[in-house]
Amino acid sequence: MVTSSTPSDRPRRPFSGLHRTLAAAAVGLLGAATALVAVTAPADAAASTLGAAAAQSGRYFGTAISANKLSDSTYTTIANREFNMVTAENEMKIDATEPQQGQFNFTQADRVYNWAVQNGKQVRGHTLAWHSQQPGWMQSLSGSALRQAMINHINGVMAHYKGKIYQWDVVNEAFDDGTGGRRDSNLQRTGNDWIEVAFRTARAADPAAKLCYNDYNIDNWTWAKTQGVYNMVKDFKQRGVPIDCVGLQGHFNSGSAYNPNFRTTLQSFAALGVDVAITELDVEGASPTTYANIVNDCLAVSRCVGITVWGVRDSDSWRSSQTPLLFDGNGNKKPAYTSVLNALNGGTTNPSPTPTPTPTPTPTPTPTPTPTPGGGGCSATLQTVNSWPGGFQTEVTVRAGGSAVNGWTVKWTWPSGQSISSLWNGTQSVSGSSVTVRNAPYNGSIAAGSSTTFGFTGNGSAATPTATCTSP
Ligand code: G2I
Repeated sequence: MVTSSTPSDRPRRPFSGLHRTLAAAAVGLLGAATALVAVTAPADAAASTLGAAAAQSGRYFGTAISANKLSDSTYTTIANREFNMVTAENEMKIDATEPQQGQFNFTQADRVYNWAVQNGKQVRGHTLAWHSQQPGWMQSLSGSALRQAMINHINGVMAHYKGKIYQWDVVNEAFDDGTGGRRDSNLQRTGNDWIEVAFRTARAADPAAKLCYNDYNIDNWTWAKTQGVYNMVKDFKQRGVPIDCVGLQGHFNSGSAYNPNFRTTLQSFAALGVDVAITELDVEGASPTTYANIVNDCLAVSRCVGITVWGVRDSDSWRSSQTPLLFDGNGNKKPAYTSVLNALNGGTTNPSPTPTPTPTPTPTPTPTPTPTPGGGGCSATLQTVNSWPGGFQTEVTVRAGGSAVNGWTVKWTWPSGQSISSLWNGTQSVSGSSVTVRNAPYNGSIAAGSSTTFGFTGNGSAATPTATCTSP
């Protein structure tokens, strides 16, 4: 299911399509003859595993997996039964995948990846650019040599898993805990643009993967670090830096306690036009109430695509003494497990969670929009910012004329069979070689003389056709 995904058939939410298929099959099988049963049975029987329960609302429920535990049958039995998304706990990190500069090693990473896909699970990639768990050779690099090494690393790892990863944590933990500014690191010292370079490199390397920024202590909306990351994502969206998702690790403990404003945080990031995911959840003491609150927060936000817990049993946790997970050391379900399952089963269904562009069958003939001369209206210009064999990345600048614009529509026609594989900061509809892109909910208003951008990766050879821009 995962390995055969291509950029065009990959569902935006991993389990919404599956859920609809199952539901349709159930309807077909049961038919009208079982109407009596339907009266006595609940309309939606509760699912009995975390993954199946999350799939009811088009979400996933995942766990971190360690390659060295795959020979433990208690571990693999629980992991296989309960979870439908996998993150390699350490095996896809920089020190594991490029132990010597330029020599990639995917032995351990592939053990986790293969176990996941052979058992029908999807995979989150973790992580490509991080100040921690760098191999020795990278720790001693700086400046442009380090910047180039980071780019090479992203390209090397993403090429190995091209088309096979649902989300990549492209950059991990780049913000400082106290100030809301950037964390000092050898990567940060290569220049403040290192994060956006990582994302642009990642988009070009695997246009099918969702690209995430991932961090801890960004759960509490009032914390400076949360605001720092929020402002970076907002800036990236405004400038067309390709980012698709924010991973909130969700390591909750006494020093970093769960706060109900977590839901505001998820909603606020989502409102910027990115998916959100809880990527490394654990809760000191595993309070069932706190776990349920966290699940309900995710269910309340349509763009919260799924939850990953950071390990299977308490004994597998990096913080095992805090007993923060859903299974005890013997593999028994803890009260927190039941409370998570119940919350997922009570969750609202969420059949069409993201503002997927509506493929409008364009009514013909469409009169060519006349560009407004003089003061009003808008203009649009395409610029190729990256290209590679068979693909390219384009940035489109949309500029308001002499008066402010409130909503814009940009159109062009591809000259020679090009197509868009992934578009950000706008919504597209395509009819043959004609492309129409409208503003996203958050970038329709442009002040007089100002501009905004959207961007996309395309298939084919790079082209910059003339575009028209209209505003209502
Ligand atoms: O620290 C918890 C997590 C915070 N967010 C990013 C995650 O990638 C991070 O995961 C942890 C792993 O759970 C640990 O297992 O990252 C740690 C390293 O930063 C991992 O610990 C390392 C130990 O430090 C090494 O000594 C050990 O060789 O695990 C390695 C493999 O077992």
